[in-house]
Amino acid sequence: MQPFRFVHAADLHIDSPFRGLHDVDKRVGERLRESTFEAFRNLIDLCIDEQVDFLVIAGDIYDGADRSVRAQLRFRDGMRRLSEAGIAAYIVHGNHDPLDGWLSAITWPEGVHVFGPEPEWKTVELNGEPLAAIQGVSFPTREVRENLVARFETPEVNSPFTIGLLHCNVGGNTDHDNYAPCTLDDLKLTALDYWALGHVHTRQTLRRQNPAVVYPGNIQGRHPNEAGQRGCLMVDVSGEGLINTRFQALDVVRWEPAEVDISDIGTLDRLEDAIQQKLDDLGVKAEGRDVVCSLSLVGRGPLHTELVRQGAVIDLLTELRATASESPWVWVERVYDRTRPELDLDSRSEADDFLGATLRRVDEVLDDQESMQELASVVGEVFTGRKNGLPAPTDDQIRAWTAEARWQLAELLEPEE
Ligand SMILES: [Mn+2]
Repeated sequence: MQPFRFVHAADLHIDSPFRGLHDVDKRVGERLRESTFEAFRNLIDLCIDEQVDFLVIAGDIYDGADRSVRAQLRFRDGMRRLSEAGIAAYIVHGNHDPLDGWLSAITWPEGVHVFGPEPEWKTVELNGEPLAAIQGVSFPTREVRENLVARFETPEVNSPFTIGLLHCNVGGNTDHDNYAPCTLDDLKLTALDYWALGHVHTRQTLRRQNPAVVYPGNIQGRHPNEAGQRGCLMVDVSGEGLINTRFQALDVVRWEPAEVDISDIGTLDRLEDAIQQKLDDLGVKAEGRDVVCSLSLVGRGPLHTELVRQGAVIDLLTELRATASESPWVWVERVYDRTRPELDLDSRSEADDFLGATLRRVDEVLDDQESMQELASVVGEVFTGRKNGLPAPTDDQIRAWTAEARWQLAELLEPEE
């Protein structure tokens, strides 16, 4: 077979609104509003620069079923550029942009194929010979509860390589709506070579070969839980049919968490310096992209007393935002104060007073298996109870909460001056 190269992208969410941040900072809000458009442009540039043979997009091209006209026109423009470069595109729709959503009458340029609600095969050819065959299916409506993999057919077509293009939730990923649920086994049982999936926004290779099962993740992070690099996969298929995938970043604004430890910091101005240093590092790491940072202050130290004062964290946040530079900027979205007072719990637990006795009692519980089991059953009930039906917390979780409760007790019983 002929070796070839294609790009696998998904979850473009073009024209995501980023509503909350617009109210906070107009400049940041506008930049974010443009970010999904720019990441999409980067995707098209990449396909053209690398002269790939074709592009597959596994759903959620638009953010809303009522796709904005602007998003549709910009998407069409991208498809046009691809078409002019002689690169074909194969597209399915997902739960964010199902077929029954509002759609302008758009004429797709030559070489663009949008799959409908029934699976069908399309063959990609190069120099008059089949390169690969692609089967895809689009979400007819938002809430697809059916396992769509069952509808994919064994290839009848004479093709050396086959690709399944689908928006779905493999293995009941609870971070995402359980639309088009299926299992990894369902996908393994098909006679396809590569499952180009969409829906899960964090990049994941569920299987490398026979078949490869891959989520490329979304192309632009949209909130703190979509931190780090975002992009697509460049897939090379060798003459022997071996698959090699390479991640390519496409995002233009990056979401990053950061932590600053107050343990060795004595004054507020030194804290500000330490934070600034951390933000500079994030800027360097983002290689020219803008960064939205969620900052956590952690550790134990004298500054805790200052930080818990009313309005202190807000003041700090305002100050940090005021010093933000021109693009590329690092903008602090939120400051979480997770600091602790400078209490030495070990020596404190030796004291002959109420707090000392309380801390010793907690230590006894932590050391005693029977007490821990009792605690686990009481706490576990909150999770596994009839209304919640969640899995019981692990022993490690319970130990961590107990340690946390020990700190909270210490703070309550020994308020600082
Ligand atoms: Mn999505």
